[in-house]
Amino acid sequence: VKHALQNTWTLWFTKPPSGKQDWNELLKEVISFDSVEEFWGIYNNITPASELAQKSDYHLFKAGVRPEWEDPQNKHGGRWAYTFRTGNKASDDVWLHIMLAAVGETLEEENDNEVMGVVVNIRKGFWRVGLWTRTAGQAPKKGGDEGDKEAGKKRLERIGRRFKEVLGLPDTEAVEFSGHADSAHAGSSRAKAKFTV
Ligand code: M7G
Repeated sequence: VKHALQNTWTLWFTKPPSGKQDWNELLKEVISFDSVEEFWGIYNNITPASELAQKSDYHLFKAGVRPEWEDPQNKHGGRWAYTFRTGNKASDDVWLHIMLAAVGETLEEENDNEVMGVVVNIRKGFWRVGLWTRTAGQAPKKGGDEGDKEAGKKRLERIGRRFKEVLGLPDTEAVEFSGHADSAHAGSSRAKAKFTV
């Protein structure tokens, strides 16, 4: 018996660069799945995040969305992020819980339609876990409703608080939201945070 997920998900891997390679050459699609059983089959057979080399990433995204700022479904979006000082076995559990919350659709409410995917970046001395959203609390287009912007920000903040809960963070810690357009502009995902919860 297979337990169907609400969405089909695709796992991607960014391998550490060996020499001068650009982002595109390093990003590889691994596998897609749409059931709980397949998720566990894959999870139990891939290298745990704690055993990946520095500069590796795992990306788990809804099928049809590339885990890139430039993807048409991401380009108006943004990301909640939290940085852990070190990655270890306990961090593997944190990453697992974030993936389970994503595929189990518990990061957002039914009609939010915000969650695009989740990411873990393995870096020198830290891990960064991210949650990518479809919107970024933008100013409304000309003729748009200012109230929509407020509602959009509230929706993103609610998702941010939920992200924080799944990460098991205390109230004293903050997760930061930044827009992909700003990251792309800065050429780095360390763009200044737009808001925090
Ligand atoms: P990162 O892996 O998000 O963070 O970005 P890091 O600075 O902690 O390693 C590292 C670099 O990867 C960026 O400066 C970009 O050159 C490239 N990069 C990362 N992302 C998520 C993208 C993306 O979505 N599109 C493109 N074109 N480059 C990206």
